[in-house]
Amino acid sequence: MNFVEKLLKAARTNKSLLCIGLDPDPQLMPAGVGIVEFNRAIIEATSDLVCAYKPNLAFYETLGAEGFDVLKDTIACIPESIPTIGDAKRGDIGNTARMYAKSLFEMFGFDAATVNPLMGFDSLEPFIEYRDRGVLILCRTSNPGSADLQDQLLSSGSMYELIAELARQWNKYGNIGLVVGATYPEEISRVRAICPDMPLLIPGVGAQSGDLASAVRYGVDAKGQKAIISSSRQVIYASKGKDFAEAAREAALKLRDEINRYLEDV
Ligand code: OMP
Repeated sequence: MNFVEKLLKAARTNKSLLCIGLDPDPQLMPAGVGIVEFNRAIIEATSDLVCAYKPNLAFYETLGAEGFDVLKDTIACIPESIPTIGDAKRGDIGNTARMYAKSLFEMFGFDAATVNPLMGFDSLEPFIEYRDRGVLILCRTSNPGSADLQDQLLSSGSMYELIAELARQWNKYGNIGLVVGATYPEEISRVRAICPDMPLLIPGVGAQSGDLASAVRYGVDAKGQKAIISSSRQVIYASKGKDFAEAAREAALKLRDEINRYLEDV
């Protein structure tokens, strides 16, 4: 089963477009709880409520050598039926990109990865060649500074629109998706118009104050699918107490149901 099939199946089974970002920050975590223990508890409490999990590699790399094992152990906690997205925003010359892709898809075994298109097609090709894996290309990111480059006007439109158009042309195996922040609803709508069938990873709801209703309305495809609405801090740090996993479940349930309510109006 390829990434898109796995995503659609998990979304259907759990009636969910919610992705939880596994970004463990010891400063925000309950005291005395190890990172694998923390992630395992969050995963066990929420795996019937999500369409994907997205660990961001920064939170593991910062642990040093131990971080590799922590990430591998975390991935091992995720049920096989739920797709995993390795968020590392990679992008480099071809032979280096091949190693990045091998690391994320073979060593860690992620179902999908986030990549940065700045260096062009040959920097993404080694990822795209893994036909059963998802390649999620940064397009209009959620941060305020994303306008510095992604909003620049070119002869054919904005740079983020060009990225979406190129992604459409590069999508020969149907395994490409785009990353568009929930903080920019109008841009989500533009990107969805350019790429009607692609999965869109939409982070930025919750801690970054993205607009959930618009993310759902503009993010889904014509069938009300293929939007991956991602939230990390809002869910995983819902409580700093012993009840952190139950609180994460409550936050995830609320978010999933809110997304589904908005979906009814699409
Ligand atoms: P919260 O703001 O805590 O929900 O975390 C957001 C997560 O999504 C972090 O891991 C970010 O690195 C990631 N992210 C963005 O916040 N904005 C983007 O435009 C793209 C990503 C991403 O690729 O996931």
